[in-house]
Amino acid sequence: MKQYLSYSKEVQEAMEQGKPVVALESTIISHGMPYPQNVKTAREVEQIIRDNGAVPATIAIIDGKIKIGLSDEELEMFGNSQGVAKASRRDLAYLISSKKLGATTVAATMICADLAGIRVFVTGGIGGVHRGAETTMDISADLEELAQTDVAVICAGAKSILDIGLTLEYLETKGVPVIGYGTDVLPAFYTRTSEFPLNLRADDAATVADMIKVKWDLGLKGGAVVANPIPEADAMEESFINGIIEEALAEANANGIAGKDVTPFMLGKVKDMTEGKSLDANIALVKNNAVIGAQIAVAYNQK
Ligand code: PSU
Ligand code: MN
Repeated sequence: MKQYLSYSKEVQEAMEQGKPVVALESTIISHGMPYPQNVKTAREVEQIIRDNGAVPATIAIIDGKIKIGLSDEELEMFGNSQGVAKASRRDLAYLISSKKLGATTVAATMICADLAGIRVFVTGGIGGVHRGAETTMDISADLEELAQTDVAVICAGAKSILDIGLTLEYLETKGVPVIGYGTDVLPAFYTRTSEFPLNLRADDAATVADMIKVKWDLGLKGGAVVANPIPEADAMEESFINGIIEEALAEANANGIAGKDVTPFMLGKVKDMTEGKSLDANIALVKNNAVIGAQIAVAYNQK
C-alpha cells in the first residue's frame, strides 16, 4: 500500500516528528470554486492551519500516487486545469492505475487521510442526501465514507441544496456522530442555523478530541462530523440564499444534471446568481473551519 502514497517534505517531516496534521480536500479547489479564488483560498487555508499549530496536507491523485501535501505548483495546477477528474471512492483505483489527475472529494480524502494515518480533515461542506433523492437516489458517497472511515470532518454543516433532514437521518442510521460546534442546531453552510436540532454539542476543541478518541478506542468504526457555523459577519440571509437555491435546483432538473455533476453545477449556479456573494461566504467558512480543525488536531495529538 505504501507504494501508492507520496508525501510532501513538510508533511513527511511533520509525521516523523509526531506533529498534528490536518487533511484538506482538492475537489473544493478543482470543482468547488472558480479560479483564481480557489488557489488563493487553498493557500490561505493552509497558512491558517500552520498559524494554529498544525501542518496542512492537501490531498490529490497525481501520476499514479496519492499525494499527501501539495506544492504551490500542484495547487495551481489543480485550480487552473480542465483535465482534473472529480475523484470519489469509486474513482480512486482507476485514476491511480491510469495515472490521471484526480481531485479528491470528502469521501476520497477521508480514505487517503486514513491510509496516511491523519485523523482530522477540514473542508467547507460535505455531500449528503440530495433533495428528490426518493426518486433520483442521489446520495453522496461522503455519507457511506463517514460510516466506515475513521476521520473527523470539520465542515459548516449541510447546505440546503441537500435535503438536510434526510442527510441527518442517514447519518443517524449509520451511527455517525454529528457534533454541533458551539451550536445546538445543524448549521446550513451559508447560514448559521437550520431547523434541525443536534444531539451532540462541543464548545471547544478538547471536547471534540476527547470524544473522537473514545469513539476509536472503543473500536467504533467511522468518522464524525464537526459542524461549525459560518461566522456571523459572513452569513447570508436565509430567505435570499434559499430562494436562489430553489431556482438553481429547477435549472439543474431542467438541464438533466445528474451524478457527480450535480454538486459542482449547483455551486457554480448559486455563485453566479448571488453575484459571487455565496463564494465569499464559502471562502470565509472554510477559513473559519481551518482554525477549529487545527485546534482539534493539536488537542487530539496530545491524547
Ligand atoms: N460542498 C461544497 N463544496 C464542494 C463540495 C461540497 O460546498 O466542493 C464537494 C466535496 O468534495 C464533496 C463533494 O465531497 O462536493 C460531494 O459531491 P457529491 O455530492 O457528488 O458526492
Ligand atoms: Mn451525487
